[in-house]
Amino acid sequence: MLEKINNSQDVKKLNIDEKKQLAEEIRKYILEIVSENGGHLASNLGVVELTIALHSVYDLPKDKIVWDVGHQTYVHKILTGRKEKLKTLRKLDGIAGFPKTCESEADCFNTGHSSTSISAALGMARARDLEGKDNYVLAVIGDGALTGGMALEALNDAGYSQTKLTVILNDNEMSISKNIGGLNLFLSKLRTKKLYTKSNISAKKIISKIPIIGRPIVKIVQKGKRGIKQLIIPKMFFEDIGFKYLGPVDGNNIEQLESLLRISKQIDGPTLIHVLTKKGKGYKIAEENPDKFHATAPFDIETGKSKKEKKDDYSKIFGEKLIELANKNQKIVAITASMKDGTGLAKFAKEFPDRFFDIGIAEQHALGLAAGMAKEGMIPVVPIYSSFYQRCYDQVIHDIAIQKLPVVMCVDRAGIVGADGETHQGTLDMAFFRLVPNLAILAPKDFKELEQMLEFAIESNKPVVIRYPRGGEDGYQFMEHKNIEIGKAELLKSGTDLTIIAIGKTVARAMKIAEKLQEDNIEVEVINARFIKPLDKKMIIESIEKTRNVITIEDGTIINGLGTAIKELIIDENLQNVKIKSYAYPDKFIKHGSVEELEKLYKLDEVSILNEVKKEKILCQI
Ligand SMILES: Cc1ncc(C[n+]2csc(CCOP(=O)(O)OP(=O)(O)O)c2C)c(N)n1
Repeated sequence: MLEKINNSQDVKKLNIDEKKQLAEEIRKYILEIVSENGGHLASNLGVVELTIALHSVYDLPKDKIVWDVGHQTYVHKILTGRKEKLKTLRKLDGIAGFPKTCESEADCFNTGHSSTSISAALGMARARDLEGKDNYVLAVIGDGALTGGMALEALNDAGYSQTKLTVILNDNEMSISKNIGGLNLFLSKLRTKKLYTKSNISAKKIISKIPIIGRPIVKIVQKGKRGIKQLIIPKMFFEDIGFKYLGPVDGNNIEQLESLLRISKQIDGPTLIHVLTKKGKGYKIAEENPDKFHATAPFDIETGKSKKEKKDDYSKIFGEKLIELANKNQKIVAITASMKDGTGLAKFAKEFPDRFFDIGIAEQHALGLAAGMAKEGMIPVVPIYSSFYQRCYDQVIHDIAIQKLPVVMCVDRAGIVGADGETHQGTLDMAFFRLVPNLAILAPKDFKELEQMLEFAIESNKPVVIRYPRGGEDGYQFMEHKNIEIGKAELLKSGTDLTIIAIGKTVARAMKIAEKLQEDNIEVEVINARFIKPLDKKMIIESIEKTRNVITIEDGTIINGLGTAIKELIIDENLQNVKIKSYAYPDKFIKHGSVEELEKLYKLDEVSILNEVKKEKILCQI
């Protein structure tokens, strides 16, 4: 069946049995690709029938489907002309793991971060109405993503405005791990309601009750007519804020789904269809471990075992050190925005259940909550991925920095994360945190230094940001680990010809480059900046005055990072005859590919820097 299918038109021609067979073939195909390339498996296996039903009922690209997070769009990509290309999933220059408007007209909106879909869909629906068009607009959002503030803000607006819009709530009871929170409790009550089936009410039956075709069904419902009442449960949250609630429906049953989608087409105003799906459906190992197979490295299909060698990573080191510190200091609490496993907090959650808070996909709230706890004497530690810290920038400024509250903000997945691409790369955090007064911003050169920095941050009684990369160390054995002091850099190697100033994971690279240059008798001084703010001006000025040649290396954007800080220092201190070159990522959103490939592409790898330094010898004069 899959061989015959290239786009939604082909899907529309299939009968129900053929669609069921297609669903099975798509599952197998996705399983094969993800087991080779890595990617988001469980969520995609869960939405196969839902995606087939959506493509059967709606006409893309005229109708618009905004996928929340967008990690569950592999099936959609298969059904919109990208079946073959999906084999290049997440590879450099290959198909992205998230919707991309540049890939297909059927991707109407780029996503990657959670909870954005209802806002974007409502925007598209309002634009449609203003332009007098008649297309359908849908948002497909998971029960996890629904916990995000932006989604709730959009529901509030959509319900009140009565704009015609369909929200598909894809409820699999899971965020990455088990979904939590009051909304989840509310959904669990709805889940136990009698499932919608085609036989308990048919679309035909409802539509036949509409006196004039097109008259809002809602009016009939309000008059208490039979039939649709079974579908719409009155006096409940979604209804109360202005949505028509349809469901719950078995989200792995194409027939029932199509029937309900067709009904929703007839309803004016905003509709929410509650769809129950099973994460990992059809692949037993993922059904039993949906959290592990939410996003996975390449794995063996038979056993489910990862093909990636298991090594320590920064998140794990962070989690273990935090447990050690929390045993000594009762004031330490940990907060996660639905990323317990990814941020290394799973063990902490078990050891200190009273001091661990998973607050849902709600980064803004995570930081607001941390501020409140810090104000009352706790020491909150909040690990959030770099790109998701973008979500709570004002909370950093308004709730934490202005009041100088001692919150430890751990920026995990800082720098290039690789295959997840532009929405997930963590290249902007140094730049945006550096603007904020009262913050100390640090990055460790290795695991040991992360432990030292965490200890420093917890004792500092100030707002502190510590950024560290995805994965492990960069293969350089540092012999020394001086104590961390506020605003003090670490001199790792003395030299007279060139100063290399690096921070975080790039310090290892700086040392390797320095050792190679030594072979050509170029004496390099290497400074591990440790702090991007406050900067160790004294050590840096002394070194620059000695060598007059500087390169800076960092795994962040070229704008407002370490390189900028050093250039500002040179100008402010009026240091003369200094040549400087900064190695950082360009002022661009960095696409997907492996970390190594992207470093090479942007000439930030050891070989590229070394060649350039050797070749040019003369560095740019500022
Ligand atoms: C702002 C933001 N925070 C965190 C994440 C990481 N993340 C990706 S998917 C996901 C869980 C989403 O759960 P749900 O919406 O229920 O979708 P499911 O995968 O269960 O289908 C999380 C936390 C993100 N993408 N965006």
